Amino acid sequence: MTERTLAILKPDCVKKNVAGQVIARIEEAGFTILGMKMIRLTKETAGGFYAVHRERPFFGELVEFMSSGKCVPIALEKENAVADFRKLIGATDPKEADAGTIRKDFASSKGENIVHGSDSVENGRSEIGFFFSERELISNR
Ligand code: 3AN
Repeated sequence: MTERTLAILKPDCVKKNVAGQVIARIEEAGFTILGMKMIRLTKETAGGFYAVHRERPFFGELVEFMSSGKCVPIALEKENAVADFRKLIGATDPKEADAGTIRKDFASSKGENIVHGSDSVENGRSEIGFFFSERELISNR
């Protein structure tokens, strides 16, 4: 089934100047980019995006990091997009990520792990809606 998922190139990705390389891997893996922008999140918007993690001990650190520099949210479409994108990026902790995954090759820690990927179709839909209006999502190439 064709699905949509949200990727975010996190501030560490933009700061390391590897956004282009990460986007190339996403394209090579067959994802269609429906929408893409570069933004700087405030602490409030970062906290809103990660509201499900509010009670987690790393929430403060996560919000600080996600608002520490520019991010690139990317709305993606592909067959089986959610699971395939999670596979492409690898485990949350780059030390546990499989060889050849984006996090294994570019990430430095569990917190600063280069890229976000939605964990379900439903969350993908709401996360895309967090960053993009319907008219910013263009499905023809
Ligand atoms: P994933 O991004 O792989 O779905 P989650 O949902 O467990 O991982 O965590 C959400 C985000 O919170 C991660 N992208 C990561 O940056 C951050 N995070 C997770 N665990 C930690 C941790 N122990 N310390 C700092 N940040 C963390």
